[in-house]
Amino acid sequence: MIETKQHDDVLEIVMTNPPVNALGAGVRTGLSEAIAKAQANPAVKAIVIRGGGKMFSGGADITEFGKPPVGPMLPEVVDAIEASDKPVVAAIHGMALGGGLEVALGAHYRIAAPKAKLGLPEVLLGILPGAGGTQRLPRLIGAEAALGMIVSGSPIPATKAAQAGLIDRLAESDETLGDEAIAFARTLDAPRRTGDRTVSADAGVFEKFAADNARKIKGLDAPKACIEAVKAATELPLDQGQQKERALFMQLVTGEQSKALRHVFFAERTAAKIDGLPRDIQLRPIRQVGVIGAGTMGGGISMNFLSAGIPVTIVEMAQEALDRGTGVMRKNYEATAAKGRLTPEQVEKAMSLLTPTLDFGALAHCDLIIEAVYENMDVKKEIFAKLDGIAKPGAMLASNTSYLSIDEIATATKRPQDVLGLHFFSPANVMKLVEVVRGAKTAPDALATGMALAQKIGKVPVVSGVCYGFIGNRMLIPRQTNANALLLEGATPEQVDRVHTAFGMPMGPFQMADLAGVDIGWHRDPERIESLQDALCAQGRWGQKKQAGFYDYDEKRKPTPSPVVAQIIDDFRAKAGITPRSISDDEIMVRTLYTMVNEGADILAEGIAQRASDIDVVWNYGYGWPRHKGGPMFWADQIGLDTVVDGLKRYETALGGDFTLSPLLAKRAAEGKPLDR
Ligand code: TC6
Repeated sequence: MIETKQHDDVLEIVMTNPPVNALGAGVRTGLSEAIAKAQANPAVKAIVIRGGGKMFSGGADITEFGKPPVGPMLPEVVDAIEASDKPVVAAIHGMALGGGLEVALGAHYRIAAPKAKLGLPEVLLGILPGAGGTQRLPRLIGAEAALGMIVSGSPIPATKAAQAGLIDRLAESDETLGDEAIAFARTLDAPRRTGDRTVSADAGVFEKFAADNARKIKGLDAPKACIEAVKAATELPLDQGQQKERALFMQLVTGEQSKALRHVFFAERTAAKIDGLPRDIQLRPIRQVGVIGAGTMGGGISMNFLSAGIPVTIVEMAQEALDRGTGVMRKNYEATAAKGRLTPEQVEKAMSLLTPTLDFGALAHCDLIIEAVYENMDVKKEIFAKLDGIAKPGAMLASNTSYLSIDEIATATKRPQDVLGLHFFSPANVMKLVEVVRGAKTAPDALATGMALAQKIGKVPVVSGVCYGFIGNRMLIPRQTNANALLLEGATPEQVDRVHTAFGMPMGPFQMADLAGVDIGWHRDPERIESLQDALCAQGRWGQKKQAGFYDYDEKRKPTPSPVVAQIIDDFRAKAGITPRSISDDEIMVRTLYTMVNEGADILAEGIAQRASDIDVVWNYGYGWPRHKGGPMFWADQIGLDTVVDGLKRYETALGGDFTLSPLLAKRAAEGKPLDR
């Protein structure tokens, strides 16, 4: 794990622990031994530390958190590096993240390759840089700049790091970094310890930073602790500051939020793995993509490929719809450019890869064709039958359906092995989740290609089996059914939504309905009123787009409770002979969140999801489940499955005859075992 090489009077220490040179116990031991040996060796005048393979280091080994500590601990190792009597240079290529950057901060000088990135992303795992990072970074780049890096967790490029004073030199290239670092080390004759420096800041800086970031850090423990630790760097000598940092770190790492965030980190990576498929399966080359439908979904889906440099042929039925769709795509790109996140050249480059056409035949050369028309089985089957006659052999045929059976769609073709679902979430150019739906006959290489391609365009893919609504939308069904029933029984939309937003969801069921469109799936007959949704739609209350849905909206889309909706609900209650009762937050929680867990357990039992953590990933990336609560399955395991079962039993009558307790949930609760294992 640690190799040393002597280059005349310079000792090079190389950390190698693929794939990311995580600083596990082996690396820490090797590193501290190498530093100690170098002190005792008169032939060593200076030391260079670098990473083997593709990066310097991705940081502490996250799998060690939550387990009994194995010494030497990282803060000790970093302190030993800084204490070296011989000058130490960190030579950074690829990435220096978290503990990796802290090792580099312990070094006396830093040189980085031009493409390197440096960051302290610990906050995203619910912890803080606990190996001196909160104390040394401010001493190097100032308290304000350090706060920005530590609290956002975002890495910065080497060029910016050089400007900020985080690195001393930029190397010519990755290739020359090693030699340049050794030559640099040879010019140094004494250590230069960051810990000897001081840093000051107005007390106001910290309050202002917290206030400016209040919305982003609301409810989160780690960012607050980061601010406190950086403040300590401006008030205390290094060793005392580090004690403070250590205490805060220990609190965070043993807390619920960090546990949940670490779960999400690994869940996301595990989701990319498909059970039963060889890892080295041959993928199908996807060089040209076809998209059918230039509506909101088709346009958003296309943008993902265009942004990744993959040409897209987009097909519509009428010129007007085609022009409108491509116009919206251009407008979206230009809006991103206006925010400075794309250059005008990048916008033109992306749009130049788009071929809009009314000719279905133009899809013949595509390696993947994604159908994104409205939800109607007959229409989809007709399209797939047509595609069967047009697409080249081996082309993948995907549907973006949110609910319908991929198996049934596949029957319209003579090549069901090439058919799969690629369910993007709206807005498809923004939302990270893609449910990759595996039909009964989907070929393994088609599935693996769908997963890899989704990752290539920056998405987080999760495999789902075929069922109505797949993983995410299927779990929404009991939530929405209960949310609607709660309104009739006495709750208000505001009350139900508040329980969800207080929990940490970006919005509640009714705010979501208004955003998505209350009219989705509506039968469009204003005379036929069988549900609250029918009543709202009949009065033109289709959601945010009409400034009226479950809420009233002003021009800025700010919602206020609607007296009209209150009246509609009252009328409904009267008609159904329901006397409203007072509904507790506990009941809302159980009926709209525990029922989702129950559905998730069924999804797991049926093998629709490969594992509980995949369901969590769906909810994190598709529906804004608060990451610091892990995901519905993780959360259920944390609060206890018996608590969930007890809650569901408590409201069994209200849940109605359609509700059944998931046998898997009941079994695991009785055994005291979790859903995620
Ligand atoms: C810290 O440093 C605290 C310090 C204070 C201590 C007192 N540990 O993401 P990929 C695994 S906290 C263990 O697909 P990429 C990952 O699970 C840490 N394992 O690769 C996956 O395993 P699998 C602060 C890790 O090239 C494999 O490596 N650092 C770690 O797309 C490949 O990962 C961070 O938060 C780790 N630190 O991206 C950085 N990192 O193959 C976390 C990765 O079995 N890491 N693995 O599934 C990353 O952001 C990215 O991995 C990356 C590389 C940008 C380094």
